[in-house]
Amino acid sequence: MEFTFIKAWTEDDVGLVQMHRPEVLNALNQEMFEELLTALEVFDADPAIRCMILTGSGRAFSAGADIKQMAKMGAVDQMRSPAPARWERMRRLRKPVVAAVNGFALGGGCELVMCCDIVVAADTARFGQPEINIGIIPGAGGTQRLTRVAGKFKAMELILTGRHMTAAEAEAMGLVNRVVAPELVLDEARRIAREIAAKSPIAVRTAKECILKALDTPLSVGLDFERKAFALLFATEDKVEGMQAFLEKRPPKFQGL
Ligand code: CO8
Repeated sequence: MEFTFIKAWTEDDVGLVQMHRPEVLNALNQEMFEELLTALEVFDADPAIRCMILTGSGRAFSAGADIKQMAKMGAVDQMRSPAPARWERMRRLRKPVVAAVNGFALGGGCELVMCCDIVVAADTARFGQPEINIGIIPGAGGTQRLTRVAGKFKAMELILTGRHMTAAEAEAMGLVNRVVAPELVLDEARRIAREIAAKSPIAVRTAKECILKALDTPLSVGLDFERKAFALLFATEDKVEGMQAFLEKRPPKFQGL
């Protein structure tokens, strides 16, 4: 795939997308956001790909929406903007996305991280929702997702002060799975992605769907949803293979069927 603002490539059954506007800390202009979604959707639709990695380049994962682009926009431009539909496309990716956060993840960059499913961060990475400093608020899920991850009081503090937090603080609050040295971020993301890629892709996709459902349903509805999804997996060949392999004391070979 050929792009201007991102790089995308595959490594066996893992698809990688790297935001590549390092001179502006990978600020999310509309064009880069469209490109990264296109690449992720191509991977999502490709049966040969089982997990994706999203990362940045240079000093940042992404320093958020492109302020140069936003400075020219009024409310009507925002209401007519394709951005909300793009965030919705991000939310609808069915395969897991591992975020490899190599540097700043601020504003829309932090919101992008929170759309991912597993987060590996460099110990030098910085997270935050600094929109308040430029007279706005998070507009791509920050007030909602950060509150669900961190709780009311941490979300209030981070969003109302706009301060940056370290990777260690983000890990302690549950926003990050693992903190590693900067040079190991991508390798650790690869290791996790490959581990997931070896599982039954249908079971992985179903588990992701159920976990995300937990965030926007009452428990009883989520439990019903999970029960039906669980039963449905008993119709797959991967279920037969997984259990047979266990009984025969050999590693399973999942086909995604
Ligand atoms: N937009 C545009 N350009 C940016 C952005 C940005 N968000 N962040 C950094 N840059 C540019 C700088 O202007 C600078 O360019 P130049 O060299 O031409 O002056 C270059 O990147 C390097 O940045 P700095 O010189 O500022 O580097 P520092 O190390 O001094 O500081 C910081 C790094 C702290 C990350 C600083 O750049 C900063 O505060 N950036 C802005 C962070 C921010 O406020 N992000 C939130 C933006 S609002 C938002 O994300 C709302 C999301 C809503 C939905 C999104 C829809 C797509």
